[in-house]
Amino acid sequence: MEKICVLGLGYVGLPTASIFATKGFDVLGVDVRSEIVDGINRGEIHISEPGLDVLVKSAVLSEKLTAATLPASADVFILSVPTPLTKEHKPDLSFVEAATDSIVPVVAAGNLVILESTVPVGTTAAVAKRLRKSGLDVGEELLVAHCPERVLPGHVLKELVENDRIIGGLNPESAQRARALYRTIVDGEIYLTDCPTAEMTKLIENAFRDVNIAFANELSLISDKLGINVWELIKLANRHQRVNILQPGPGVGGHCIALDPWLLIASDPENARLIRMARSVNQHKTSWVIERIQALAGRFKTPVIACLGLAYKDDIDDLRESPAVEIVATLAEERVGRLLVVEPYATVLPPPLAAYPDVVLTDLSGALREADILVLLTHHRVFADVDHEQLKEKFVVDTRGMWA
Ligand code: SAJ
Repeated sequence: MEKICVLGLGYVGLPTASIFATKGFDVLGVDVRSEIVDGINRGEIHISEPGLDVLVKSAVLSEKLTAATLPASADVFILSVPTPLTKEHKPDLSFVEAATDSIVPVVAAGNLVILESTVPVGTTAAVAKRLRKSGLDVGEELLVAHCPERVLPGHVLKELVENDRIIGGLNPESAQRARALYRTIVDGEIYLTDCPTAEMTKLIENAFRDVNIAFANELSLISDKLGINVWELIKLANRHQRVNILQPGPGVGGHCIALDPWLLIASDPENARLIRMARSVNQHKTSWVIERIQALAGRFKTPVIACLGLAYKDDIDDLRESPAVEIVATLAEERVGRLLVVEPYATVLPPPLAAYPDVVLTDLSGALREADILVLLTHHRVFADVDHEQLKEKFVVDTRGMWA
């Protein structure tokens, strides 16, 4: 059985490493954060994803998965490290570069290197060039492919197996070798192409969604002005067989859809006009929600505002790039009132909010009792059960249409 070295044990790398391990591969998971490595070697995980704890535990117990802070020789290397943005919304490829450099001393003839991180077009070619420092003939002795992850947080284990995969090869041999590997864990179709097309496919999937959410968010503003219920409006328009409008919200969060369009914009700033505008519309929606709450709070001497949900989307604990966190932080910064935060997936307030004395984490019933203004930010299932009687006498800002 081939030995696989997975670099980056985050939301995608850890499940990927564990699934390969449970299929019988010898997997070395590598992460620069030693506390995460130590935890995994004890069978403990640092992220919340349904089913992942059991999977990691069984992979570690079977001794097929071990973790370390440095890579070692293997047959296949999978790079699954973050590609964040700089403050100017430019791609920061330093993690990809560092991970590539870290395997240069250990790669050998006959190995395959797969880049799974979401990256700007041209990055896999740059990784291949960097790997030449190993002295190997890249493309001949060392095969290189890009296989972007496409899994939905909250459904990762199911989607890793069931989703179709796109594989871009530096050459056809690279793509075919990568397909043979993924075939062992993927039930979906596997499509082969070149690296730039695979890179761009991933970027446009998330940009497509961002543009469509921007359309829904724009509709929510126009509808508000015209006194129309946007949720009913979209439901009715979606009765047309060729219309499928997404849902408005408080803005777009998560570490993918709010970031990846910028990787595309960076590739061609001149032509990516609609994609950039979608980012701006979605960011504006967050500001609009803040202004709406401020205006309502202005009616009270000492307003109590309950903010329901901090996670970037329903029924997960992920707070990355969450517009809900941004909204609560801005209200706290501007001392708009007392802020009661309800987040069933958190036991403490996250760092950006913990510093404010006016912000407290509380339970749903307490918040419903005390608040003058109720703001629904994340459509966690528990919030659907709120008795509409309790909403009477309150000002309600329902950004998700859950109580519409
Ligand atoms: N959202 C709306 N309205 C909608 C749908 C979503 O406001 O109708 C918001 C959500 O509330 C959330 C954000 O958009 O704040 C993103 O959520 P999401 O569920 O659309 O996507 P992610 O970021 O959790 O995962 C996406 C997925 N991409 C696509 O569906 C095209 C996933 O398949 C990718 O693997 C993932 O990005 C990634 O890692 O790139």
